[in-house]
Amino acid sequence: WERIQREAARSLTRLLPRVAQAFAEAGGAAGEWNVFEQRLRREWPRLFELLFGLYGTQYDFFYHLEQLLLAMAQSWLKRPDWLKQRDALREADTEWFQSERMMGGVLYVDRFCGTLARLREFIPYFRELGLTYLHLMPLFEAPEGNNDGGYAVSSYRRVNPHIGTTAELADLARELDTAGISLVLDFVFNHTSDEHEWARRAQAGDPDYQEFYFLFPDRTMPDAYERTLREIFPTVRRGSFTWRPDMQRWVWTTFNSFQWDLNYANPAVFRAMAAEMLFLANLGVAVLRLDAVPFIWKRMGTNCENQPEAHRIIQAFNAIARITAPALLFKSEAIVHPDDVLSYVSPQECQLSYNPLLMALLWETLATREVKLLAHSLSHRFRLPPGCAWINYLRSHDDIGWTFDDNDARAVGIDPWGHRQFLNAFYTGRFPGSFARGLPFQENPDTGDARVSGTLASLAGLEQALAGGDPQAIDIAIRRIILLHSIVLSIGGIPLIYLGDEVGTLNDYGYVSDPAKADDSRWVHRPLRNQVAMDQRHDPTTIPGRIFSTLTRLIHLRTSLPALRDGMMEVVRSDNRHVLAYVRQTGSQRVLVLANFSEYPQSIAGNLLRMYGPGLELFDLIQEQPVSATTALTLQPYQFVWLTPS
Ligand code: OTU
Repeated sequence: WERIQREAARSLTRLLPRVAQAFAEAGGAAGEWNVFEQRLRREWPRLFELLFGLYGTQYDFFYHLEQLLLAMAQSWLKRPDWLKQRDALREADTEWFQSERMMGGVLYVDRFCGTLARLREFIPYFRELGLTYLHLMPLFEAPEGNNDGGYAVSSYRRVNPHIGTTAELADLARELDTAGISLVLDFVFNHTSDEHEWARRAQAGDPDYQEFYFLFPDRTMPDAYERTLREIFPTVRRGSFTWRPDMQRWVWTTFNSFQWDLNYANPAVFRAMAAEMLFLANLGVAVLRLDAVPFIWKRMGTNCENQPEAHRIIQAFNAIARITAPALLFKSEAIVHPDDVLSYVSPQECQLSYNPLLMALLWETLATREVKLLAHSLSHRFRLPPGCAWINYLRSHDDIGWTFDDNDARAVGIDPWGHRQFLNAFYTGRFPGSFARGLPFQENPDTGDARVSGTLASLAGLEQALAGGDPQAIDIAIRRIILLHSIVLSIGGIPLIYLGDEVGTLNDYGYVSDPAKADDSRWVHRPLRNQVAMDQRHDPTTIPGRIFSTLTRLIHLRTSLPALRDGMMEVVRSDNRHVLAYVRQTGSQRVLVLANFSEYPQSIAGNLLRMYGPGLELFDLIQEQPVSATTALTLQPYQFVWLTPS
């Protein structure tokens, strides 16, 4: 380490004057340079060590280092003033996102309202929902037809012309910021589309760009890798490689055949993507969602997921952001084993992460009506390092995979394989008595694996209840929807609503008639904006009205409860297998949450309320009524309470 740090100091001494000179020649002011230099000096030991570890053995390492620093200085020079102000604010308040006011939403611009220009008209709606964070699904140039919902990116700088322009996006970022909403965009950095300029140059035979990807002349290497690879989209294409007749090469394509994996062993790729990242940062993006993080480094003989170098690359991007766009945060999208999910979360890597474990296990609990796996898993897997937060969600644009630790399952008497089979059967409606209407996604005939598609409302039983026309079943389905939301709103972290869910949007089966979507069942839960339902949101006699009004009331209530800020959460005993119990505490405020996951009334003993409740005389913030801890408490079907001192 000492030797590396000596190298780091020596390199910086050599590089700084050259970068300073380039900065001045480009018209940079001395004051601006000082800010940059200060941050650079602070992060340099870490950044250098990471890059040296990744690329130090390459003969042209120093050249890449210099080019990277020049690009960073350039990017700082171009960073708009309002973002520099935001940088200073966020550096002074690094925990800003732990606030009880943080509330996320996610949508597809094209499916929600068509264009960026029209999206501005919905800012009042986002504010009504209480959003402070808005994730716009991939909106940059992508191939026509199937482009994996925009996750095949052809340019990281040009907005898809169907949706708008890059200038409009920058304006929108500013306008959202003024409305108190942080813009979140994807950084799809594991792969580009096969129409990206780099891929086109590779196709045209440019060796520099062929080295951006993984190209093989024959099956030798692909076969060797595939011995240990997992198939991600097995119904679309078997294996992880695609034959390109035009190039006479196999290309590494973890996802679809038109999504080419980037080769991060090549420092030019790292540098090129760092530049794209800084471009996005300067548009006004507050949070970058790092797509498919597990896959970015390949190692023969492994499953090529979650390799140590993948962490180093993200940490190096993080260090670059701290220097050149300090306000920028990273959100990890790792939908893998819970241990691996956690491995990406730290202030030096991704400050935010999706919480797929909570998501999957909430659905698991809804199906089984038993909280044991959820409570056991959360009790030792919820805590994050300080300065980090979960993004707690119920549905996203993706499928639900049954991610939980097999030993956690065994510890509570569940056979993990059989349980996953049950959950798939339950949520695709094949299990007798199931309330759910979902579709299988990527059923793998070889392994028996599958995942589930469907909207929140359809999976929670609303679609089936409406088809049956039974008002009681409809009522129960709405209760399930609200119960699930109540957990992500109270458990700690940033709640994230998939827009449409706030008005109970059902599955849309129309995707099957579009050839570009037909073989991807995830489109069933990516419906268009339902303006009719949104117009009913204030009418309590309608279903959208019932869901929306309860949800917004909870969101509003949350903003007044400091106990619900950050992520400190303790699972406690409920002595009732249908009831999840946890305590939230910040400073002197304490809230006991109890949630009944069954359609029958459940009772909680008074002594438990006395043990964990914040007093003898309690007050339920949900029903707005006193609760005495001297007697047992009965929870109605799917009822939840947030108990504070009376
Ligand atoms: C992500 O998902 C996106 O969310 C998907 O919409 C994309 O199709 C995909 O990347 C490719 O860009 O396998 O089923 O752990 O699970 O990144 C979804 C990571 C996926 C993967 C996840 C991936």
